[in-house]
This record gives sequence, C-alpha cells and structure tokens, in this order.
Amino acid sequence: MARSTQDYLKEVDEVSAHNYHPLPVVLSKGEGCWVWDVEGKKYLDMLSAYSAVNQGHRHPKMIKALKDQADRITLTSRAFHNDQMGPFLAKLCEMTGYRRALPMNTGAEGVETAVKAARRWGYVKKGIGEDKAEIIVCSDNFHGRTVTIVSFSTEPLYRDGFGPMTPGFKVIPFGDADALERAITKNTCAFLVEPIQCEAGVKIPPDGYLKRVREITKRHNILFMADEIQTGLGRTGRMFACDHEGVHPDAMILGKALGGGVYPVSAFVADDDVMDVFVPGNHGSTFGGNPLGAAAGIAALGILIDEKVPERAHEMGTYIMNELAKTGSDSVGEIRGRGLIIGVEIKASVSKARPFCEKLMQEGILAKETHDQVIRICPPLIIDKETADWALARIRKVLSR
Ligand code: IF1
Repeated sequence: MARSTQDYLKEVDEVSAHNYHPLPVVLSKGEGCWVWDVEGKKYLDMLSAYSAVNQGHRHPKMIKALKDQADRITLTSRAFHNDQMGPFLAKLCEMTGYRRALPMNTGAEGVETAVKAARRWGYVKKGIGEDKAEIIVCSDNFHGRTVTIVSFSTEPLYRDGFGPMTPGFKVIPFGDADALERAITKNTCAFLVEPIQCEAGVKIPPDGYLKRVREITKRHNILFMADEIQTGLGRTGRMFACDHEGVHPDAMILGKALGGGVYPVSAFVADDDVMDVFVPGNHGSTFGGNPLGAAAGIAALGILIDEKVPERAHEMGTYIMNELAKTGSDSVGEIRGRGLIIGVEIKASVSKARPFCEKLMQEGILAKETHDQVIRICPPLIIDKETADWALARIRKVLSR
C-alpha cells in the first residue's frame, strides 16, 4: 500500500533531528511554480526554497545542463582544473561587474569566505594589528548557521548553547548609516550587510542607505560587503538589490538561485585588491567550483538573462503588491516588499502568521511565516499573471477570514 502523508510525517519525526517545524506537507514533485505532495495534491510554491528556485522548479535548461554534465564528469576537486569552472566564473564576473570570483557551495560558506577575506585584507592591506580586525554587522541579520556566523547573530535562538562565540564583530542597527560611521575604528576592516533583511521580516532600509554606506565605507577605507544570497539574482526586481541604489559594493556573496534550484552553488565575488589576499592553500573546499555545480551555475545565470527574470520579478512583484494592498483586511498590518520578496504583516493583536500559512496550505498555497508576524510571499520569479491571480484570490480569502 502506498505510504500516506501521515506515514512520512511519523517516520521523519522519529528519525530526524527536530531542528525544524515544517508545515505538514510531504512533497514529491515540482515543476515551474508548482509542487505536488505524495497524495497528488498540487500547491503553488510561495517560498521558492528561500529564493533558491527563482528560476522555477526543474527549469528544463537546468535539468538539461545537470544531465549533460552528469554524463561527462561531476567532481574533480580543486587539485586539478575542470572545463566548467572557468566559464562559470567568467559569466559570474561579467554579470556582477567584479574581476574575480571564488566558488563555494552553501551560502554560509560564502559568508565565511567573506569574513576571512575581510580579516586578511585588514591585516595585509590595511595594517591592522594581529588578531584585532573587526567586522561591523547589523542587528537582526541572517547570514547562516556556522559558529562564526551565529556569533554575530542577534537572535538568541540561533546562538544559545553554541558558544564559545567567535570574537571580532560589532553590531549596529540596520538602516542607520550614522551608526555605521560612529562604529568604525582603526581596527575595522569591513561592513557586512543584507541590502534587504529578509529573515528579519522583509525589512527594507531607508532610501539612500546603501549609497551612504558606500560613501562612508570608501571614505574610511573599509570593505562594503553585501550578502545578496537571498536578495540577489533577480528576486527584488533588479539583478541585485544594490542595483536599486546604483551601488557597487567591494564584494558580494551569492548563493541560493546561483544553483538554479538543482545544486548548492555559492560564490564570493570581488576585485583583485580583495581577492589577492587568498594564496594557494589558505582557503578552499572539496566541492567548490565542481563541474556539476559550475554547469548548473552557467545555466542558472543564463536563464536569468535570457528570460529577463529580474524584469519579470519587478513587473509581477509590483502587480501582486498593488493587488494585496487593495485587500483591506482587518488582520493585515503593513505590506512591504521589493520585486517578488513581499512580506504581509499580520497584526499581533489578531494572531500570529503561522495559522494563516496553515490556511493558505489548505487552499493550495505553500508560504512560510517569518518572525511570528510576517507571511512571506516569494514565488518563483517566472510566475505569470494567471498564476498570480489564482494565488491572489486565495490569499484574499484567507486574509479576510
Ligand atoms: C535555514 C532564514 C531565509 C540567507 C542569507 C546567508 C544564508 C541565508 C541572506 C545562508 C540562508 C536560509 C537558510 C535556511 C532558511 C533560510 C532563511 F529564514 F533562515 F533566514 F531564507 F530567510 N545569507 N537562508 O538568507 O545560506 O548556508 O543556508 O545556504 O537556515 O533554515 P545557506
């Protein structure tokens, strides 16, 4: 007899670590904006694996690239060259406007790479005293789960019990450029920031913030490093969220959609002045830059350009935001977003966001709450108007209950 959803839930509850609290749906198939559960029920994916499937589930060009590469060679290690990594990094540099790229696998590894680059740049290029380098970050940041990264998180849940913490980080409020300027000392090597704080509840900084950050970091000779892992590659309606203010940071970290939803691919991109702090042996990864991931990366970037994905995200994001604003539900507080990262805040006096996500699931929409009060609306960027209208009708119904 076929296994039911309950069978799967019971099994996973027994054998997996309980480090998540997922919605009770067990998925077994995906295509475009849609996913199916083990009982054949179809859902619209409004989370997109936290922006890792911007190109849609199983985009035909992704699957072809993956299969073709799997038929040739999948893993070489960095002890040898492979014929996919160079073309991948060249394309990435061209799209981002940086001279060099360092490929890793997960976002957290990309952020760790940025931290190492910034510290070493501080010592080698800026002459900061040994082990004194300081990186400034923002409160409510989310940059990943490694010990060093949670060391500069301000969320107790992510840190508690995982000490001793890595020193060398200073936390300032997000969106406050004056606070950045005040926090800089002779030991500061970098400012690391998400251009939009997604996990914090889709927090968009005040207009002109990134421009001021660029100006301040330049004037004080510290690196401006943007974590575009979630905001990058089209999500906000431009290729990168920093593009909204025409700002070019000293370095960017990319991940998630860089693998087109089929493979973990991340990268740290920067110019020579930063990247040349890496020398043979002082950083690396078994899997970073592997041919399968690089082939996925080439396809993922190709789709974003060929199908004008950022433009589509801008168009559909504007449409969905405007339509949501018309909903006029008593349960809804602020609705904010940029492109197709949209947060619908549920008033704390009404309830938490989770029950709304559960009701959306019953209606055939998978969305995930963040920080108790915010429903995140983040479909794949290839969503069309018909699908958006289908979703809007159901979202309205759930919000107006
Ligand atoms: C989880 C959140 C999203 C990220 C930014 C680095 C990373 C992430 C801006 C690390 C990862 C994830 C990880 C996933 C859930 C998710 C998440 F809710 F936790 F915050 F997307 F909003 N920088 N974000 O968003 O990348 O190492 O995971 O590849 O940890 O549960 P990773």
